Amino acid sequence: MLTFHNPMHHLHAPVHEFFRGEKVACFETPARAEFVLAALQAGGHELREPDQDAASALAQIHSERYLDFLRTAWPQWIALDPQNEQRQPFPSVWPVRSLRSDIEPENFVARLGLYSMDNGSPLASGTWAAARAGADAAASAAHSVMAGARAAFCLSRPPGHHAGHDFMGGYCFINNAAIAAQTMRNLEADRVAVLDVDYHHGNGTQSIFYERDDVFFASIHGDPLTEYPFYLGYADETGVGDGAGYNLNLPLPAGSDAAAWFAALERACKAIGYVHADALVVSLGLDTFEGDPISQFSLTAGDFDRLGARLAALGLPTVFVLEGGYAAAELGDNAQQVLHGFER
Ligand code: Q9C
Ligand code: ZN
Repeated sequence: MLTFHNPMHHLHAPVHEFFRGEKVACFETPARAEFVLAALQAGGHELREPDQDAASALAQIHSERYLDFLRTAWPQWIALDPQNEQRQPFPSVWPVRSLRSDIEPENFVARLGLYSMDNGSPLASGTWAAARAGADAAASAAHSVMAGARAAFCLSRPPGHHAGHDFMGGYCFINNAAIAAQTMRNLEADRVAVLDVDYHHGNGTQSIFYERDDVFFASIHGDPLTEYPFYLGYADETGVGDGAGYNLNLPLPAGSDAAAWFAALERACKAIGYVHADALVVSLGLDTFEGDPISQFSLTAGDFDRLGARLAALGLPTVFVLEGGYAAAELGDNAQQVLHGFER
């Protein structure tokens, strides 16, 4: 499959994150993309660097002040103390409920909290460069499909589906799937369906399109009662205003088996048919894999092939966007299984 890979991804390389109160090595690593790139190279897929600028879609999807913050965050962090070059900034305070989020405090860590949903998305020196190039990769995949390619794969990291209009979270900074969907809309697709198969609910993508009927969002994920992102992803979230009826959440209990997962996939695929989508973006999280270290579904390599085949049967121009998946050594094979299933 035609694949646009992000040549800057390695510039985003934070060292640690917090897990159960402990500092642990990051799960979302450069090695993830390298494993996928190597597998696709060996599999004979056509690999290209981004050839489109995502600037216009970027301004439609994210707020100007959030993008300004992301672009300048690292220099601001270093300006506080040159020693910060060796440290990762983490938010420590958030504007919940009765607090104000309409103003930007001057304090850097307070602004980091304003623009973050969690303390699990460490910034590094090259985060902006990597994430911004990822947006170009997503726009490039969308362009190629709108120009007639049957499908394209955006092989990028950091992932994107937890990032909202004006916030980062869940290892995500720029919402690549939203960039792809918006790019397809801008290129005259009347309605785009975004199907999110990552283990975690794609709260960022849902919230970006929640009031729109031109982008249908469907997601299969671990039940947020027990799984990240906890505060969104429930079945009663069906869209509002123009978007009423254009959001479908299919939460499954942690530990659900492949039979339950494919039953949910069938419902999502039926819904994509009902809304008359003319293009598809797949938020391809592979953390539904049985060997994933932070997730609790149990899909196998064979199941990923089956997923690809089912998506191909929708018959829509399709952009795949890599999201999560933390069994890094198996990530290349698992990604390739989906693409093979699709192309079979
Ligand atoms: N420190 C994606 O899959 N917290 N993001 C996990 C381990 C958040 C996952 C706890 C998981 C976010 C794109
Ligand atoms: Zn995930």
